[in-house]
Amino acid sequence: MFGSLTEKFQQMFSGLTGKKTLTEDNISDAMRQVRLALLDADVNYTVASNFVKKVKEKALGDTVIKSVSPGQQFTKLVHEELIALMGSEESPLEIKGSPNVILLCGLQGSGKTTQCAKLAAYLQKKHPGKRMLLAACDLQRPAAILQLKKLASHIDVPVFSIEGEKDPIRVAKDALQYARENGFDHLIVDTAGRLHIDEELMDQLVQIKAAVLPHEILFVASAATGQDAVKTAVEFDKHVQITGTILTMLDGSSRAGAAISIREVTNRPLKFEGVGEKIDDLQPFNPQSMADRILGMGDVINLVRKAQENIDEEESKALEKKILKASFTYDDYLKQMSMIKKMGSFKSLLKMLPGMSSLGDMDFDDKQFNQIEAMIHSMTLNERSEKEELVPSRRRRIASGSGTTIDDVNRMVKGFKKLKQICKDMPGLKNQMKKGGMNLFDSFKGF
Ligand SMILES: Nc1nc2c(ncn2[C@@H]2O[C@H](COP(=O)(O)OP(=O)(O)OP(=O)(O)O)[C@@H](O)[C@H]2O)c(=O)[nH]1
Ligand SMILES: [Mg+2]
Repeated sequence: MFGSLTEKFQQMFSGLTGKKTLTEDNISDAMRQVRLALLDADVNYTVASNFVKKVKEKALGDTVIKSVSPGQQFTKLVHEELIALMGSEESPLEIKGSPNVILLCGLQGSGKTTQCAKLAAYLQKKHPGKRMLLAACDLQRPAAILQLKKLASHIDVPVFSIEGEKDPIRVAKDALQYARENGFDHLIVDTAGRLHIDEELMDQLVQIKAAVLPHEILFVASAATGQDAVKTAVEFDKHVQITGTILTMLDGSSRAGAAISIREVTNRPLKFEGVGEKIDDLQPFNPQSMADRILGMGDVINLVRKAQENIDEEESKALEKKILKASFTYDDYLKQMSMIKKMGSFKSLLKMLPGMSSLGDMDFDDKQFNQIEAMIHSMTLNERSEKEELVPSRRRRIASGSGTTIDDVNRMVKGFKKLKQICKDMPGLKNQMKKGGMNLFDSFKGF
């Protein structure tokens, strides 16, 4: 995600690996590199300087722990300071009113309209049964209302708009009234963006704010714009007092500058991050997870969150039992695979594991998942429960039924058997399973 910054940090940490202790000299050298890496990633100058100063003070003041190498000690300090810089804790949405009103603002193309729909989907998932309404208050672009309606239709959320109306403040007012009268729990307001900050945009926003009295005013910032996002956030804050930021486009080759500086400069929390174009590509911003990713330590926090959200606990427990007894079948194999698939692409999940972030061109792709699925679907019920041996003629039939080759089938059978064997052999498997079924990752890697 943060390619070059992560790389630079890792180089610097490994540069310290051979050193026996942290001295003023080697710390100064490392800090110079940290400062350059941060500036290069478009981190605000003052933020980078303060960061370096704090880490240096701590490193010099730190009593040397014998069992920890200077490299590890320094990594820990940088990690801790990064977390502190980005707000330490997750900062959840304030949900107060009825309806609870959330206003989204930001420059053109920062992702406001998309995040409106993503937020509605997020709240739907988090608070089942609550009713959402979106308000289309971007009347600047003719297609804006249509775009919001299209996104909302995917999640069955209604959009309030007034045909032919030119005044966004009027739409905002009426949307709030409509939400009140019809018992909606959340009202999310989309607003117009501009290429640059201008008085007219700000005036309009100030008036929309006065019309809907939002509980949250979220500034939507594209991480791809680096420093500019920080400057713009300050301007928006001055005019409408934002309550937090949603960072978008973090999935692109962003340089992390905005993520690192925006909270420090605005002193408003980072609340969410957009990590893709799909409707569920929005997650709460977690400072520790972000620090992990910046330093190339994987993203266990979001991996566990995804597992909790997507994996059915009952089903997963039943599977766990079978796996521990090594009595699972090809059907169970398929079931666990599809549970993992629900969490996202296999490659994206692997990258969330510590030490795997640089898996650029790993040769496992999601097509192989689909292939395995097709092969198991081409097996008879007896074959799936291993009541009948997969003799060569059967393997040939499975290959032709699933559009694969006999080699693919052989590999799949080998992977399945390997997983079973691991289950039989590993006494510590139970603990591993508790961590979220990671054993399967290993077996798939055999393909
Ligand atoms: N890769 C990626 N694309 C995103 C993300 N969020 C939004 N987009 C895409 O970015 C483009 C612009 O998003 P919009 O939601 O239309 O942005 P906007 O701020 O409403 O734009 P205006 O209404 O023109 O001011 C769209 O193509 C979105 O699909 C994200 O987190 N990652
Ligand atoms: Mg828009």
